[in-house]
Amino acid sequence: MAYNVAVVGATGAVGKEMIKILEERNFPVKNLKLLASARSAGKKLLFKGEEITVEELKPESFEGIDIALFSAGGDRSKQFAPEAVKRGAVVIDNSSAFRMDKDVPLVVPEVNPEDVKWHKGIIANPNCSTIQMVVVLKPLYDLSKIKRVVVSTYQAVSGAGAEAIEELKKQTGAILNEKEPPAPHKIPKQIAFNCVPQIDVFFEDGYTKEEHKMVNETKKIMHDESIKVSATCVRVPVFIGHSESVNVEFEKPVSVETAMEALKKAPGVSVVDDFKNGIYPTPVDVAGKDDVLVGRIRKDDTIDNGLNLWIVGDNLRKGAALNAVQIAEILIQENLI
Ligand code: A2P
Ligand code: 11C
Repeated sequence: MAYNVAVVGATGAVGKEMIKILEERNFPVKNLKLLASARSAGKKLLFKGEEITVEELKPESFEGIDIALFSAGGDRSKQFAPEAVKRGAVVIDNSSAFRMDKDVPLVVPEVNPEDVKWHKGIIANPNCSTIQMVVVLKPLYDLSKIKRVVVSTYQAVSGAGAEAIEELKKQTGAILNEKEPPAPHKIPKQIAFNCVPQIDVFFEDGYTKEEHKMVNETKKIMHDESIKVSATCVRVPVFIGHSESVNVEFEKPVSVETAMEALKKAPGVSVVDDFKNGIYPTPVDVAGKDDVLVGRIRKDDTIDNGLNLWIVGDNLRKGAALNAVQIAEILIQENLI
């Protein structure tokens, strides 16, 4: 059995990765429809060696579509996901539009695959920085309930889309050529040779929307409203790969060795941790990889039952496109489509 698949936002940083992952995983595609704005209509993109012409996104685009992978921003999802569902498609939405909707499952296949079963047409793909964190937290939670998580992120510019990648390139080029860098556009401050502690908009409490997402999405995916999460999200001049310094407080003691053993067995995780030989993961190591990498696993002696971890993930793959395609694979395996 093969399926008619649409990628919405096909010309974007995540959309292009979705096309690549559908091809790499030999997803059973009957026809692939590539949708973007009117600006991109007529452009051609390659899938399995064949050119596919990008079409302008319209409600009628979803006639005959079985699975629609959305990554074109929350406004497009709000407007067009219901149109796709109305026409019989299951939507896997990478935007934040529906994530906290109680009728919409928010799924990371290694953590809560069972939630796919109760979808009503839309399944939400979590935020990239949340996904890579919960893939690592889940096997640890199975050792002991987690009371509190304090996370600081170091997020790549590709998280903010294709234009942000260009922004880092252009600002870096200008500065290296001793010219004035172009003014900030997608990232709120100069990102070349800098760090910016603002991802997305500020809320009244002084936290950013990205920080709120990490708090709320973690509770929903892990099915535990009692986990306390405190997040600080920072953009750094890296093209691909989000990094996270994560402090975890457990209810019961969890040794470094036990944590490491559990993480070595965990799906979607690779332990890269041998400090004596200078081995730990970096974003450059994870770019293009499917697994989330974890290292620098240390006991935190300042609290009872604490561990410190360093987690890196490819934000375009596991943080977005791969997770979405894995959800689609569950739909097929479980006959939910
Ligand atoms: P386009 O390239 O035609 O602007 P990114 O996250 O990398 O910025 O990508 C955003 C994706 O969302 C792109 O594929 C972009 O298409 C698409 N997009 C943006 N605005 C619209 C729109 N109004 N209708 C359809 N697709 C859109
Ligand atoms: C970033 N995490 O790195 C964001 C991108 O809610 O899906 C993803 C935003 C989202 O900028």
